[in-house]
Amino acid sequence: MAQSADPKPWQLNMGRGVTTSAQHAYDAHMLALWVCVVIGVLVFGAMAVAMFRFRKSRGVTAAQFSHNTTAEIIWTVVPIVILVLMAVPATQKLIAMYDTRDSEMTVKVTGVQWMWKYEYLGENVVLTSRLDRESDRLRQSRDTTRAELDAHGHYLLDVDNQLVLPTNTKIRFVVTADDVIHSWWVPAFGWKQDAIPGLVNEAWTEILEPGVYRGQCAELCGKDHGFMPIVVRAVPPAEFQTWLAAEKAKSAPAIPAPGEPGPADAAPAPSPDAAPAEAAASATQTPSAPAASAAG
Ligand SMILES: [Cu+2]
Repeated sequence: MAQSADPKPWQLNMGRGVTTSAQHAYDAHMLALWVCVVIGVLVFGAMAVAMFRFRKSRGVTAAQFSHNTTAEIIWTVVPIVILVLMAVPATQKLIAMYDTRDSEMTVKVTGVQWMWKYEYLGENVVLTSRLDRESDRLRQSRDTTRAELDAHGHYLLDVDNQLVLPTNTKIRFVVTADDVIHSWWVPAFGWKQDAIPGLVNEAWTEILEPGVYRGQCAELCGKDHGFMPIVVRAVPPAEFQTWLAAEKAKSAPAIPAPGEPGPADAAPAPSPDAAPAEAAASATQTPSAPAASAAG
């Protein structure tokens, strides 16, 4: 899919982004830029005229006046007016950025040393997203060559499970962390949000274009801070619903259809009133997931 939001070589301006917030930021930036350009042209133009037209070699003598009240009022009032004109739209955009009302779905993002956990709240879909195995292999091998890194395409910016999100949907994020402070940052979305243990931060996004958008943890969170990238795949809403239904089916408990015999070796789940010894025994049989630190 398109990498429409990735920076390009020799790109000079900031990216336009792919969300409403990112485009608001871009608009505010462009307004400020053009105001600066006009002021720059006027100021440096006036300096150039003064230096060349009124130079000493033409026999011009310098004016000796100081403290012109009219001039001082003008150069105080004009910048105030300009700043207010810039602050009004900037404030409106900032307020909109933090307004998570009327969101259509919520994703809980949890930063974990060193991966991300995503929960689609109310949908019973949870996924963990960590650095892809190939990047992990390349980064740990002493024999990795430049060609191998180039061949990867998105070295250190790829994950095993992408966060899939619908386009044209107001998505609310609640962001927290399990251990230390992380920060969830996808530049094309135009914001980053700290993930702080014991605290729930909010953010929202509305992705306007389908595509794959990459980001990274943006808060130094330990030795593998550089190895917990973020990959968001934005798809049209209908495609998202199909994906979500498939994920739900995956995470649903496998109940054999009526009349169909269950697997012969399937042990019954321990009932809540099972003897503690029995529960403990069945717990030890469950293969425990490899610790996060083992990946690093
Ligand atoms: Cu982190």
